[in-house]
Amino acid sequence: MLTSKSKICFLGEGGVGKTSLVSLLQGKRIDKERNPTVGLEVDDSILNEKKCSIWDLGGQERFRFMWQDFLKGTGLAVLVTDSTETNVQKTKEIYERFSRFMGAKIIAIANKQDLPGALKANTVQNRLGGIKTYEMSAIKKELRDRMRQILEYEINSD
Ligand SMILES: Nc1nc2c(ncn2[C@@H]2O[C@H](COP(=O)(O)OP(=O)(O)OP(=O)(O)O)[C@@H](O)[C@H]2O)c(=O)[nH]1
Ligand SMILES: [Mg+2]
Repeated sequence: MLTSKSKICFLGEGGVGKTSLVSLLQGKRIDKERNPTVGLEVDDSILNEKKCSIWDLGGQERFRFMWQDFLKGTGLAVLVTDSTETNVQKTKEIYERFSRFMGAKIIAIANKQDLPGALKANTVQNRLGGIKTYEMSAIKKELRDRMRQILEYEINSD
């Protein structure tokens, strides 16, 4: 049986790199093509030697009516943004709309750090009203361990 702590939900705008981050974590090939998630993808992963269920939510507006249901029982919500001013603003709106369904433990990932002009984690964190924010670049295979460490640390801490 999975406990609610073992359900991790990735959510955020379309195209910010949620599926790419999950692929990085899982050691799967990362699609260079834009391949939007339709609805939802769920995958198992072993974190802290425990089975976790990773929920990767399709970010396009047309799928968001389902998010409230998808988020039920989430142990850790991972709000993904790309690291541009415009996207962070949209991400903040997502947070305001869905935070009450996201559970007690919420972190943010400022993805696409490899792109020029990427906002730093502390800037993104301030813009998002203080949600703990980590920098990431899903296309960099060498960051796989870092991605794992972030999740393992966060599912352990209260
Ligand atoms: N430069 C760069 N591109 C990235 C990064 N992460 C993802 N991408 C690219 O961004 C595009 C969208 O990535 P996805 O992982 O499909 O985005 P998503 O958030 O799952 O999108 P939806 O499923 O529509 O919600 C793809 O072309 C990826 O290759 C990154 O860290 N840096
Ligand atoms: Mg996706």
